[in-house]
Amino acid sequence: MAKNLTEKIITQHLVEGRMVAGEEIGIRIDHTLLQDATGTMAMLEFETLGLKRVKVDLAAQYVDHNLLQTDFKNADDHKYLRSACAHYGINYSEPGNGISHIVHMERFGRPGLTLLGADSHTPGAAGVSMLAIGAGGLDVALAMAGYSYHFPCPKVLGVRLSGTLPDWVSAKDLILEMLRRYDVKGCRGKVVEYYGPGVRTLTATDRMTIGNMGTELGATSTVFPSDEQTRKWLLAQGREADWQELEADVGCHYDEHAELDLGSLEPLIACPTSPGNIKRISEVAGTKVDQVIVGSSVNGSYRDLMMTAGIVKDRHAAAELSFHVNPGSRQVLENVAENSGVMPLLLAGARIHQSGCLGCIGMGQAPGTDQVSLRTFPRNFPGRSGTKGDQVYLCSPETAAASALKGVITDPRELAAEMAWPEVIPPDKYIVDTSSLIAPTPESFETEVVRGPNIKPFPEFESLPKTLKARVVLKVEDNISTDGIMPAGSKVLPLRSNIEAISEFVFYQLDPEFSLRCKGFGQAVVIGGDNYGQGSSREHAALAPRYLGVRAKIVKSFARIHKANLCNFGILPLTFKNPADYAAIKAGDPLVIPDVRQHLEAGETELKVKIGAREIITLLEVSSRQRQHLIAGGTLNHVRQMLKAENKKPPRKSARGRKARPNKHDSAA
Ligand code: MIC
Repeated sequence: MAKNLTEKIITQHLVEGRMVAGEEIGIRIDHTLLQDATGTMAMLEFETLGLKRVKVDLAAQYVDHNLLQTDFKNADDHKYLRSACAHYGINYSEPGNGISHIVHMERFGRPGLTLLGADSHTPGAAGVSMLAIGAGGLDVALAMAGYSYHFPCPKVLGVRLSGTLPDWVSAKDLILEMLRRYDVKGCRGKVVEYYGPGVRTLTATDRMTIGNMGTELGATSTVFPSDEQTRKWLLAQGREADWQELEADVGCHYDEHAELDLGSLEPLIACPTSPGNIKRISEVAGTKVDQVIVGSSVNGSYRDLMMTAGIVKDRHAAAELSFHVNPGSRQVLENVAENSGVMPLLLAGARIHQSGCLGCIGMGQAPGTDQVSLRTFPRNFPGRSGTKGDQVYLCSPETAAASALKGVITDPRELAAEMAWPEVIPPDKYIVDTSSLIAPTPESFETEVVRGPNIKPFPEFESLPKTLKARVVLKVEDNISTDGIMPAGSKVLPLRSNIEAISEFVFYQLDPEFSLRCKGFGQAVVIGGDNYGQGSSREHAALAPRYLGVRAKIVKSFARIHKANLCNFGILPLTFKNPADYAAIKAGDPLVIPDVRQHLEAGETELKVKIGAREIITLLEVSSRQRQHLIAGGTLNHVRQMLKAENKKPPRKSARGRKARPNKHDSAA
């Protein structure tokens, strides 16, 4: 039967389940990706599994988030990660070498493979036609240990592209157009697969931009064919041998379908405070801008920096405007420098920073009070920049550069009256400098793993109680992001390996008393609206609330990664059977789920919840695997129980006669 490309890649990697949309499947993972903000905890979790070496074809760890070193914590974590990588067989990318997604695509990405990354923007690897999925750190740690990755089988939304992008309009405008159509939850449970003649006109890094920010649509992943553009990219990276052609079969079926004419696109902008709050530039043109930042995982490519340099060449950013450039990788910066892109940026007044995520997660670059910040980043959830009440707009490098020059939000097409469009032709051969990418070797396996004092042991969690008695600690609205639940930023991010310390900041911006109240309640429940937990993959948005005693979340609907993280840490992800019940619950209400453990063991999908004298019905829509994890109090508890039980059995022999446990791509987890 004719298959679309997503189905082809999934079928080739399927180890469990049926390809029925919504049913849980398990797939084999070829590459894993960790970044330091999620990776320190993921590495600690991997260590608790007791393996000598990673059991995945390629594992990589990037240091790109926690780059500020205001005290010992981040530097200690970098050292821990470097030593653990050497010891367990993982590629280590040093601080300053670049953002995980960009470096992975430059050095390792290969068409047709699966990539699981502890970062929600992992689908950026669509640029090299991988099926790349963002997940919580624990899921990635398990994949590193050779277990398969489980997730709901996605539907495939086929988007047929035609035409070519007009001058001054770029791939960012395409993904902003998708956000205008689908908003932040319209693609949940779907892989967005682009095809058609327009695809050929998009370069590998254009595709990376579209895949990266496809996450904001709520999509599980984004897929592009592997074609001449992919080959050109791999050739320019000195990796042509890694190329293979891939495309959907003629006559294949898509669950849903859309058309997009690239020629009809115009510059768009996401207004505060959601990537889905899309407007035409004309609707906000003339708004005074205080800060412009070009860069990040979505727009930190060579093309994006050279386009910016081309636009600002021989001019200067507007007076009083703070103009920043954050290169996506060291390779990008080296190539921009080699091709005369750095001087125009410097002479335009740009503050050129080291490559990394930086202001995208509030690691510096916070705007001032009431200031407007225009960024080429993927997200602008409230307070994410580090400034309360922030006014962050998201746009293309073209719009950012034009606005930096004019000091107000500007449609870049207006520049056509003053200058020619500075077309960027990517190099045939990039300068490839791998000196900051440390590959493991048999000798490095002897390295001792070094832990700094900020790295605390992983907390022990109890299994699910017989009956859950708790109180509603907080009620929140629709579209609460994980930034709202577990803020990032320069103060909080260094605490990612210390759950006790980071738990003080749960819901900090919305409700500074949250953690204190939880402690008083003992067991707590959070009530939420639609698309609860959208945004990042950070498992700390589940792990830290669990540490504070949150045992259930009852919401109208969940975002995929957060729901999986809740199961991983033993928090019941419940939804209202009747969404109208949301209105009848308030913070402080006492709440009981009688015989909850027994109901879970019996496989029930409806749970009665008593709130005072009233009773409502909630739904528990999880797989039987997740059910077991919830009963155990979390995935690690479950896996440890399984490993213990296995240890008691006489050793099984593998085909090669070795004791075979855990099996590569085993599904115990
Ligand atoms: C983000 O963009 O929100 C982050 C910071 O990269 C997160 C990961 C994290 O919280 O560490 C993500 O996208 O998953």
